Parts: sequence; structure tokens; C-alpha cells
Amino acid sequence: MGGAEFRILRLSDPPLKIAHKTDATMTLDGKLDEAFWVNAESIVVGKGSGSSTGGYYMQWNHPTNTYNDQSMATVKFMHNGTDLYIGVQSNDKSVCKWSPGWEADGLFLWMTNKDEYLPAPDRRMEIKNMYFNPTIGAGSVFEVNHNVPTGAADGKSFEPVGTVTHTELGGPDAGYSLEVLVKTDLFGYAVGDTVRLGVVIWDLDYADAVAFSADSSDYAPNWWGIQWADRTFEKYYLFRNVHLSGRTSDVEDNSQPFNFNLSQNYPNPFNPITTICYELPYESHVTLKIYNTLGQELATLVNGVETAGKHEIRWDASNKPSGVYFYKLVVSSAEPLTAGSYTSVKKMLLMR
Ligand SMILES: [Ca+2]
Ligand SMILES: [Ca+2]
Repeated sequence: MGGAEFRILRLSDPPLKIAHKTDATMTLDGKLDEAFWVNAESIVVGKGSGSSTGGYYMQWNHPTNTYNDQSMATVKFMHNGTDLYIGVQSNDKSVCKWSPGWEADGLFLWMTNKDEYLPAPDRRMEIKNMYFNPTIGAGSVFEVNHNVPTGAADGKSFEPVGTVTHTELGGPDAGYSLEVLVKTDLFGYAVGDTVRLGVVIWDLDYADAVAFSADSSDYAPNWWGIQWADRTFEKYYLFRNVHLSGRTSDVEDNSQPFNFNLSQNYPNPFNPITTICYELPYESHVTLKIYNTLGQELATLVNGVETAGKHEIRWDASNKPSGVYFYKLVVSSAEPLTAGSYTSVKKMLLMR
């Protein structure tokens, strides 16, 4: 393919989302009208998103390219037992298949088996819920590749009034929503595990066979986790984590945190002892270190595997001068390439 390429690799994408527990069964109809979707954790994918890589628009802004529909999609996660529920809500204004290629609007998902870090290309597990059908008005097509265990996933779409799929004129569609059910036990996972997957939401605008040009037609995925920046489609990709929390999102159930968090120390300002609190949604390897304003490491308060939950630790600055200090929490995954890492830094003031 020719033409300009636009790459935005924002590797600070959140590495982890929590799938809250629900006891309700998802009605697999593509409609996100189950009550549990309201409190589901989500990522937003699309250009300018703060929670995903935000897009790889090949040939985007090419002078002969009419692509001007920058959609945003919200991808939500819930679970009932080992059934992972994935919901997608997109405001895409041109819901279609890309005529000359295999791409189409919708969800492209890569799964892993438990403890399988990077599946080899011939072992990759693809789950798709995309608008492949070239018939005007047709819903999404659900497909899995041959590596996905039989019966391990299913999906449906819903197109609200105003959406006509596979339109050639590019709108004014009212978007679409999708639901996908993944039976994670068939990939080796149990409740309490962290499922490694990657999500791509494709957003094409229609290009028919006549209009197609390798220099101007669109290639526009937005993603959380999988990065197809390489033309071989092999070199740059990264799985993300969805934790099957086993806990609901009810406010009463706050005995354990749902996310990594580093709180402001207290008291602050302090003299000479202060307390630092942090939260872990699941057992993690943690370091908590103190730095001065020159970036010099002064103390290591924590370095090891910590249990899920809230933790607090005191720092005694008796032998330190007044001034600003920083404390940094680093949570690292046991896996290579730190796919599960979290880092947070906060400032504190010692006043004598
Ligand atoms: Ca539903
Ligand atoms: Ca589209």
C-alpha cells in the first residue's frame, strides 16, 4: 500500500480493565440495555481517546480520501462466572464493509489461552463481530477462526433506527452496538484470573471497487492492545488484561479495590512521619520508592509481592531536610514486556 501512514502508539493505554461480576445473564441481542452495563468498566477507542491507542489511519487526510467520519466507540466488560461479556457502543456514521478488502466496521478481538503470553501467528485466536455482509441493512457477521475452541464465543449486533448498514454515501447512520460472549473457561481461565486479549474497533468509510485506490482508500482501526503498525501484521502487538474480578460493582462491596490506586499521603505536609496508602485489585509485584526533587532514590519502602487490597506504609523522614519529595508506586506484571504494569507518582512536603 502507498500513501501517507499515520501512527499513534500511545503505550500508556491502561493495561488493565476490571470486569465486574454480575449474576444476570446477558441477552445476546447486541442491545446494551441490561442494567449491568451501566456500571461496567470501559475503554473508549477512537482518535483523541484518553483510554486507548486511538487509531491508525492509513491514508487518512490524503487529498483524494473522503474519510471524514471519526467515530468513537465504548467497549465495556462484565462477567458472569467465567462468561466474559463484551459490549460495544459506536457512533459510527458509515457502517459498512470495505468493498475491495476483508475489513469491515465492528469488533475484532484476539484472545489468549491462560498462561500463553504471545500466541504464534498460526495459533492466534480471532473473534470477529463485524459488518462483513455487503447487503444493505444486514447486521453484523460473527466469526471465529479455527484456533478458537468450538462454542467458546458468540456475538450479535443491533442497529438503531437511522442506521442503514453498508451504505455507500456515508451516513447519517445512528451507529451500532454489539455484544460478544466469550466462554473464558474454554481458554483455561477461572474467576479471579486476568484474561489477556486485544480489542480493535474498525471504522471504515465505504470505498467501492471503482473508487478504490491503494493511495486513498481507508484503513482505520482503533484499538486497545493490538497494534498493527507493521505491514507484515506481525511485529507490533500487545495484549491487554481484563480481570474477572468475582466481585460486583455495588458500592457496598468496597472491601477490595477494583483498580490500582496510589493515594495522597497523610498528613501532608508532614514532620517527620507520613503514611502512604495504595490499593491493588489483585496480587501484584510492587515497588514503592521515595525520590527527591533531583530524581535521586532515597528509600525503598516496598519491594515484593503484595496481596490484593488496601495497603499502607509509613515513611520516617527524620534525617531529611525540609522540602518536596516524591513517592512512586510501580506495579509490574510477572509477564515479560510489562503488559500489566501500573505506575503512579505523587508529591509530598516535609516541613520542619
Ligand atoms: Ca443485550
Ligand atoms: Ca465506518
